[in-house]
Amino acid sequence: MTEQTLMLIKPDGVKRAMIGNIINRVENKGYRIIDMKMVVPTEQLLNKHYAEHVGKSFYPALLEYMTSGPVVVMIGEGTNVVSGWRAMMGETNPTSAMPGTIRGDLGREWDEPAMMNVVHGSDSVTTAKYEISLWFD
Ligand code: IDP
Ligand code: MG
Repeated sequence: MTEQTLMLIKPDGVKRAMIGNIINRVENKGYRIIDMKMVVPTEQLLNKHYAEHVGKSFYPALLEYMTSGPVVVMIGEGTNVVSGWRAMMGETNPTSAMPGTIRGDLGREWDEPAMMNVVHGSDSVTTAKYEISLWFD
């Protein structure tokens, strides 16, 4: 099934100049980027985007990280792109994310309260629709 998913290059990926590397991976894989912009997300937007994490111990640190600079916001499109992009990202913790994945190759854990992952991807087709409408109204 042709799907769309929300792809974010988070502040650490932008600060460490990995935009090109990450976009290359998306395009080399064969997914299309059908819309793209750069924004510094507001706390209001992030409370909706990360609704499932509001109230958790790491949430304040996650907010601080995500509002620390611009993020690249993209809509990726392709057959089964939702799970395909999750596979390309690797698992949530960049220390255990497999080499070859984006999180495994381009990030690591730091002595910081939030995991400063370099990318985000929607975790289901339903979430993807919600997140795309949130970031692109
Ligand atoms: P995902 O990004 O792989 O979907 P989620 O569980 O949705 O993972 O978590 C969202 C983001 O919150 C992660 O990318 C990471 O930056 C941060 N995070 C998740 N769990 C923890 C944790 O236990 N400690 C610190 N930060 C976390
Ligand atoms: Mg998630």
